[in-house]
Amino acid sequence: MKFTKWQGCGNDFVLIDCREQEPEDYAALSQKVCDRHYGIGADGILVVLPSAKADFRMRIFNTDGSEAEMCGNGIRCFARYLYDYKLTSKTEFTVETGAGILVPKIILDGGKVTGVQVDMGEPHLLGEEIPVVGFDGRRVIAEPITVEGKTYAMTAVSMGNPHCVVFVDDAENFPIEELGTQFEHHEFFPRKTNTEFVEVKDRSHVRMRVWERGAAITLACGTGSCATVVAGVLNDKIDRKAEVQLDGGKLIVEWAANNHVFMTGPAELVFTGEWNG
Ligand code: ZDR
Repeated sequence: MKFTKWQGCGNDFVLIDCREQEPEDYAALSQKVCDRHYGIGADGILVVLPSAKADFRMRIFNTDGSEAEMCGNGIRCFARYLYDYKLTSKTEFTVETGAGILVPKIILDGGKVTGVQVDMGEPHLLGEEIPVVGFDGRRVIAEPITVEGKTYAMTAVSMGNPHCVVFVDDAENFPIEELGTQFEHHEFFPRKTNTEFVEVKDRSHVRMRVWERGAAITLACGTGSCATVVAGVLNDKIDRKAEVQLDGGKLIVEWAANNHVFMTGPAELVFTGEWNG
């Protein structure tokens, strides 16, 4: 099985083109492939499939085999694969995901790809849409959540996948390793959650670190960066366009007037290979 390996802000993925042939068990394949000692090593696998509704369909599986609805860093890598490997000649196309049909746009400078911008669609803010237990019909903005005896203010946002955004004074030193899994499995979140720990630098700059559902700490999270900017606006901490500084790079996110969230950032091919597993 041939594959390509990609990274976007250090969030890394193995991309497999399954338009012709699909594996029997995606969950098992993802667990094996993502293993950093016995496999290729990645935060998830991205699967290219045909779509009846869009130009292509993307599926993403986490390292633990669970399927995510969407992946922001992944879709930039996915889009660049389609363009670089000439599966499309268009610079803007549609991709069916678990979060609906999204529209990536290849950014060119003198014929060279410098990044990818993605229309990530509209954020979902009602409790049952995210989902967060006990918040049916209303938004979850700066609500108390208690973890290990300490209470934090959470703002919950779905970008197709669930996110819990917590503003902290010092993102660098926040004990994510100890607390991340407790947020992920908190009883508020029936489908578990990704959690972003965010320090506001000024109204257009934030520092964000993430604990990903099904993948633990990663260097970056695209949907999480979008959720962060939406949460920052809802709490009146930042403006609608901001730079999100992640462990592995930075993303520009804008929650536009039409309610769509636009994310811009890099997507890089790391290597290509053949999987013998
Ligand atoms: C966070 C993520 N890497 C991205 O860039 O958006 C998405 C991965 C999927 C995530 N772990 C989930 O929702 O289960």
